[in-house]
Amino acid sequence: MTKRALITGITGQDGSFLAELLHSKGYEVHGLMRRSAVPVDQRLGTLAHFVQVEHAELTDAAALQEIVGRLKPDEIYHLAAQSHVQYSFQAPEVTFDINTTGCMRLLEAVRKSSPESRYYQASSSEMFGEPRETPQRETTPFHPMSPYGVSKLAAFWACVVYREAYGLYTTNGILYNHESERRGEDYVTRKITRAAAAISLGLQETLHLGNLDARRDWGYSPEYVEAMWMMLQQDKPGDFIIATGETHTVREFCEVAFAHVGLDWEKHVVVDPAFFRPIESHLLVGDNTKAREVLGWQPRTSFDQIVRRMVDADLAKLRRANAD
Ligand code: NAP
Ligand code: G4F
Repeated sequence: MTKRALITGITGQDGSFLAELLHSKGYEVHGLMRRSAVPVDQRLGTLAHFVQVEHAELTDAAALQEIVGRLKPDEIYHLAAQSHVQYSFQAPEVTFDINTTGCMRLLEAVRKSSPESRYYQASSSEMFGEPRETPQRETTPFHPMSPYGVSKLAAFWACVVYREAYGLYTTNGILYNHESERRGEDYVTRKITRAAAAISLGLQETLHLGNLDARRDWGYSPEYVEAMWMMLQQDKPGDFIIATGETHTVREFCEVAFAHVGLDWEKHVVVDPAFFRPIESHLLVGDNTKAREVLGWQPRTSFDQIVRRMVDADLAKLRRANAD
């Protein structure tokens, strides 16, 4: 029988890769998005051929209830969020409303109208903040270092409470940073690859960045959405870390990206206080043992491959745009 999935955050990086994955597996894919002045087809691109659009804001409990009750999806992937950590310092209340109360609204809709649905929550390594151990495991205590981290941690616990109190199938994927050619342009990786491409084409001169010493565990988004699907195929819900187990600094990311287009990053990068955060997670790296052993998941694309693939995609995109 055809399985039905509802993906929130369909217009985001992970939503797009997950929709393609589920479609390739024969799922009926519904995508939740908020209304915008930009036409739906333009926002969805090729996804518009197979994704059935459901319009709602995460701030609208009644709309979420109606959609979940009508579709009764086999699987719900809750990916929508205010996902920018630095912005969460400027907009903590909105971040909490969307990320935490939004999750509670969706969980309530599932509890009341579709308790058989399997629910995936997009939890984050940012919940570890200043980590109590390295690498972090599913048992590592949390200590968030941003309003975003706090909002995701409260949502994480909401999922655990709904699992334990009501027997709902709620799973938390604790995902470390994952990137791709579809990454938003104000996250550091895409900002760097786009700038390296633009500078090499003579379209830009400098790149303003914040903390170059921060270390992140960077993986490839298409592989991380596979892990999301694998999690919901398990007999029992649970919490899983998805990570590569390797870390690199922002500085190393610059080195690889600029070298790929024959440039010396130090001649173009300007350290700018505007991009520093009031506090910061300096070293996030995950232990993916549980995911390897229980899900059979493992990362395949190396750090260098991710960086080069992103630079190549940005070069192609900028060349197309400037040829018009
Ligand atoms: P993303 O590209 O920023 O996508 C976020 C999505 O949420 C967009 O589709 C956005 O829609 C939607 N959204 C935001 N506010 C909404 C609202 N009020 N109502 C309805 N939709 C709303 O994020 P991503 O990188 O794909 O990440 C997916 C999820 O994983 C997020 O929850 C993120 O916090 C979490 N996560 C990401 C990473 C990572 O490294 N990528 C790591 C750990 C966890 P618009 O297009 O309308 O803005
Ligand atoms: O790319 P970032 O903004 O990602 P961050 O803060 O780690 O958050 C991402 O990953 C989380 C998983 O841990 C997700 F939950 C979250 O939704 C998001 O997808 O910043 C990465 C690092 C930080 O240390 C930041 O301080 O890069 C540093 N950085 C240095 N210069 C910069 C910049 N970050 C941004 N966005 N812009 C800069 O100019």
